[in-house]
Amino acid sequence: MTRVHQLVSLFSISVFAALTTLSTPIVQAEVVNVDMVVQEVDIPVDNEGTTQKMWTYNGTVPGPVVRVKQGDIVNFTLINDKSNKNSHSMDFHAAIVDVLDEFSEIKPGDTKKFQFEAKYPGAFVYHCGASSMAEHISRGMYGVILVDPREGYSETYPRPDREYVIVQGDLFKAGTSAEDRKWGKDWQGALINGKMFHYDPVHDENATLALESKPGERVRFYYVNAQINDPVALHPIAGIWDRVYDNGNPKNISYGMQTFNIPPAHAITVDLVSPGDRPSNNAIVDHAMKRALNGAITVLLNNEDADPDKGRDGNLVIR
Ligand SMILES: [Cu+2]
Repeated sequence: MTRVHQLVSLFSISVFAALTTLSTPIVQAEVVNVDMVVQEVDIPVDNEGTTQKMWTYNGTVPGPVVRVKQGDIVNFTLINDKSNKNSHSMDFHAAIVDVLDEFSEIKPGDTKKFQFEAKYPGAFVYHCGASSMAEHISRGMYGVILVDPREGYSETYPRPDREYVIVQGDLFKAGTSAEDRKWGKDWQGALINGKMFHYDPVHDENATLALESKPGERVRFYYVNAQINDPVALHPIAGIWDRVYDNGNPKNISYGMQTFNIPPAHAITVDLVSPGDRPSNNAIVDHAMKRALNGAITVLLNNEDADPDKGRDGNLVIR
């Protein structure tokens, strides 16, 4: 079973209806069922295999990528596994609802359902909002929902050759209290899709993965800042962001950017185009040294031998 299929199988996606007999094309709203189970589990947080008790959606940090189209109805079910010790919740930044209703927390053994329409296109964080949020988020309860624009691709929002999701979070020393996490005490490093230096064999001898593309390809990153206090200064070393779509919205374009700020609980979409006439490499970094040198460096290899599956066909999170 491929990674893509595993990802897809996490959801039961059903398509009910939709319009339409209108003559205008591609106006189809779907109801997308998304189920997540909160699991408090010991999982590796670095390439060496060091484990820590993390709180997760579906057992991974980050949680599963949810991808819908603008206008879709997300029919969400949250299950707080009865073996857990804490109450949990779900806060989708793509939703316009009631914080005291839809986003309220549930006890272990309970289930909660709510619906929302994905009205705005973009890359949106989701996270647990249970108290203390500092602890629930920094233990790994976050992920991304991508809302693809209703209009699809265009001249100003071209179809990418590859696309990757990167979610940057915090790692605290095992056992750090909620209060200390809030103040940033005993901060240990930055997690990239759940592990320090996840895709950086240059700085971590235990790293076995890197992101890949062919020379000249347009590589799109959905970059999420799930850190509880710190911004991300996102820079592609040896490159320039061809385009930055703030919040991932195709209408919010900046061109030729070197470093783009991502505040906590925000996400952006960035395109990188490597030279087409030679192999090259980029290091995608949070240019703040505290975080870069403690985990937040991702290597992108651009060469003709690039793995054809990476960043293609929904294979967005490399593990
Ligand atoms: Cu939680």
